[in-house]
Amino acid sequence: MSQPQSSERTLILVKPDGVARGLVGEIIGRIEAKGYRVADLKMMSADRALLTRHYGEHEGKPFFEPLVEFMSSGPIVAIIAEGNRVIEGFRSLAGATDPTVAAPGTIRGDLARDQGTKVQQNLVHGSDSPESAAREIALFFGS
Ligand code: IDP
Ligand code: MG
Repeated sequence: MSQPQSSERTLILVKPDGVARGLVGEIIGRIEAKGYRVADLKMMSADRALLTRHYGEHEGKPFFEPLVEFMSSGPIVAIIAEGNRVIEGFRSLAGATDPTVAAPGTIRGDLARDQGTKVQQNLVHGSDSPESAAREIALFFGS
């Protein structure tokens, strides 16, 4: 028998649109149905300082200010999910950044659409690499 692969962790955020629309359960359900484990979870408000660190790579881009405004406009749910290749796997479950073109079957493709705002209200965030995951988990959970 092959050795079990070491597990991986990612940071997932249900954004304010997901919480406001009552989609927390649906989104967690998809994470769990895929076979990933919810290792930690909390509802919280993200302030500008935290979001500026979280989205540091986007500072200076035209959508940065609307993004910070949107992400601090209401409660979010922060989740640590765990499983083999969960970083790549959750990005795949989430779908493309632009919800209009995100494939049906994905969270964004099934449940979100263009709202005509300056920022894509696309329900979820997922870390994009092991480095981002470690950094973002530390930011949101301090571990
Ligand atoms: P990702 O969430 O799919 O990783 P990123 O490029 O990291 O996408 O962008 C972070 C977030 O900023 C997106 O999820 C979306 O909410 C918003 N965003 C990204 N690109 C644009 C854009 O071109 N217009 C408006 N909003 C954008
Ligand atoms: Mg990203």
